[in-house]
Amino acid sequence: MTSTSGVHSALAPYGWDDDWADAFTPHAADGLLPGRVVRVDRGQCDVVTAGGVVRADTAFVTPHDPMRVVCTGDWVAVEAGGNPRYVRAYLPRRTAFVRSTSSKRSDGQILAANVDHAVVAVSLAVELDLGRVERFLALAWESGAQPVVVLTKADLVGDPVTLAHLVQDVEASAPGVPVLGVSARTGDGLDGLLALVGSGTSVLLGQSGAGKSTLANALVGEDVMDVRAARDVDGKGRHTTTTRNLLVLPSGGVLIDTPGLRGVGLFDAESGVGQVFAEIEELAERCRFHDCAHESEPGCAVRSAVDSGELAARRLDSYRKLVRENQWIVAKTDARVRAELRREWKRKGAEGRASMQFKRGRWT
Ligand SMILES: Nc1nc2c(ncn2[C@@H]2O[C@H](COP(=O)(O)OP(=O)(O)O)[C@@H](O)[C@H]2O)c(=O)[nH]1
Ligand SMILES: [Mg+2]
Ligand SMILES: [Zn+2]
Repeated sequence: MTSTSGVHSALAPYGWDDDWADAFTPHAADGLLPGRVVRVDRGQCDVVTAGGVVRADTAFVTPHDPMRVVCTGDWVAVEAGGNPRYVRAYLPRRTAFVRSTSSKRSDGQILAANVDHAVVAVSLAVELDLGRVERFLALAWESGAQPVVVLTKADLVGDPVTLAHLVQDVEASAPGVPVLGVSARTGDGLDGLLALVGSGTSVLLGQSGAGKSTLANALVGEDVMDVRAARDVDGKGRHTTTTRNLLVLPSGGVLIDTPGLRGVGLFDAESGVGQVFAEIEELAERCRFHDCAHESEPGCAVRSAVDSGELAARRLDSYRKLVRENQWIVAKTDARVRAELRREWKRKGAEGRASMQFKRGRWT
């Protein structure tokens, strides 16, 4: 077995620290190995351990709850051997980036775990959609990570003055969030981004085609991620050969690339929405009514800020839209979770104690 200091020196570049080691203590006593998930696909995952990357089966830690599925960035306890070898547990997450899987279902999908910086990539090759940036930022804040916006493909913007204006527009929609213009093609702005992602774990988020993989390659300094051809931007029918979604950067820090997302639905992101629209929530404290909807109530500080031009009407519309979307998803989730719990209890009652004990005996 690898010594504690061996584990530390091998896994520290991946973010292993004393707190993770403490959390891992009971698993070490069980003879399990610590490791970080660098890739997940179809019931299997690749885990980097002190002895190298091992492939492990996630069946044991894949309950029906999609929020508890192992994902890239998780720290796990993996069996020392066996065929297949199993991931036996994952350590409690510090942060998790979750979106709702689709508008029809109310499941959350975990895209990355234990992330310190959520880097939202927004392409300057297409018209800026501030509403979409705000939606990504709501989820980014909600994850517990510090959001950063990277405006990619800055080389496609003709002049520096226009670029500066675009950066300002985004800054006005992203209180508390650094905004950087970057070109992976020319290298402009990369130093600023490297400084931000140089410690801790960063996840690259954004629509497919935003330039995330190109950016990852530029940060790593070699072609480790698949970049799709410009004509195939929606990626239909394309096989991705990426071997890892989690990489150690040569200058320090860990980077997680996510698959291209068509869009992200909010998932229980009330406080995230509040942080994206911090100035609106601040104004709302001065509304006459505590539960002011900022529609037609008298003494509404938010509406009067719109009237005076202090607050852009677009910001208020976007805020309303995301608050409504979030309330809807939360209501739907609660109903579903309640129904599921009822079914679960019925099933457990029917199966009886013996079979539950069999399951426990087998797995623990
Ligand atoms: N002009 C320009 N094109 C870029 C830049 N970064 C990426 N691209 C192009 O944008 C397309 C999508 O890039 P990709 O990294 O696959 O995006 P992803 O889907 O977000 O991972 C590719 O055709 C890239 O060549 C850049 O800095 N400048
Ligand atoms: Mg990509
Ligand atoms: Zn109001």
